[in-house]
Amino acid sequence: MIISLRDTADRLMAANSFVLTSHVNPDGDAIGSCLGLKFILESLGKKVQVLIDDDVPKFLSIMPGLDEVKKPVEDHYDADYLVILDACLDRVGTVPEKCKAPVLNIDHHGTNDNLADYLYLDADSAATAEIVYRLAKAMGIKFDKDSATAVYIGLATDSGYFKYSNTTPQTMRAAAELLETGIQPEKISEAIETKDFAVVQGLAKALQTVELYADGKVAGIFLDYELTSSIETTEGFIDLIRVIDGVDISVVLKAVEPEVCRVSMRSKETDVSTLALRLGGGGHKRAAGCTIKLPFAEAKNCLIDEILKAIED
Ligand SMILES: [Mn+2]
Repeated sequence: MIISLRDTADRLMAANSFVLTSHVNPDGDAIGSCLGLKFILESLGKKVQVLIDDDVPKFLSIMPGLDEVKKPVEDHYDADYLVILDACLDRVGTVPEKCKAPVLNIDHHGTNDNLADYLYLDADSAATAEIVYRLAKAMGIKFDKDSATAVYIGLATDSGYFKYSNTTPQTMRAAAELLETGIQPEKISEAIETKDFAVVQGLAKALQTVELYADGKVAGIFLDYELTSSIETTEGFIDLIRVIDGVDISVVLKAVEPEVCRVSMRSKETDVSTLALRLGGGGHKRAAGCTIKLPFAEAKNCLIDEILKAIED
């Protein structure tokens, strides 16, 4: 059932205990919106657990309260609501099996399947963290440094530090107010963008795989299982090929298992969310992803076929 922001805020204020979760392969918005909402609800005296069915990436180590993000190791978790942020039900691993509470879903992905008991969806928000910011306002909560940092990281990472097309005046106003708490944006971006030497060496290897398609409108990094295994993270790699002159769609495909490939896509014009949906994934018009359960070479061909079809449309 689709609900309003006001209804979402009222439900959060009326309940007492929450399990918050987000998608596997968590990013800055997934963790930032969970921890931001956790701090906000705790300031109202509520009981909040954050469960993520995956490892939290190292680049988010500056996030306050990170040691309170747990994996769902127990069989059963009690709460008044299971709040799913920045994802729909099928992307959060085993958490819904272990927490049978009514599902309150807060998301900004236009491809959300609307299967939750309650859904607040705003596809015009740059980040789910931007919705968390508005929920805090609706609940009359003031930000402190911890909640501001968590929400700011969600905003900044999902908007490419306020440079993608999802950045709106509302996004900038939210960021401005968060900075009033005294958090330092340069410290946050330095911490998030710092890479181990080994990762930069991995980047060098990844950039050697760059290929162009469709008269240079498509650029891709393609990492087979062996290469993927030798690179700790590919976070941020896609940004380095989307700058190539003439490129509309940029992709990173990596074989995370011998027959499982993970794909991230960015675009300047083509709607990559419908393209990702066709491949069983989802996302936004300008940033989307999917998982293709095929060996590397077949997954690569399948992806390129779909991209070329989308470019022609
Ligand atoms: Mn997001």
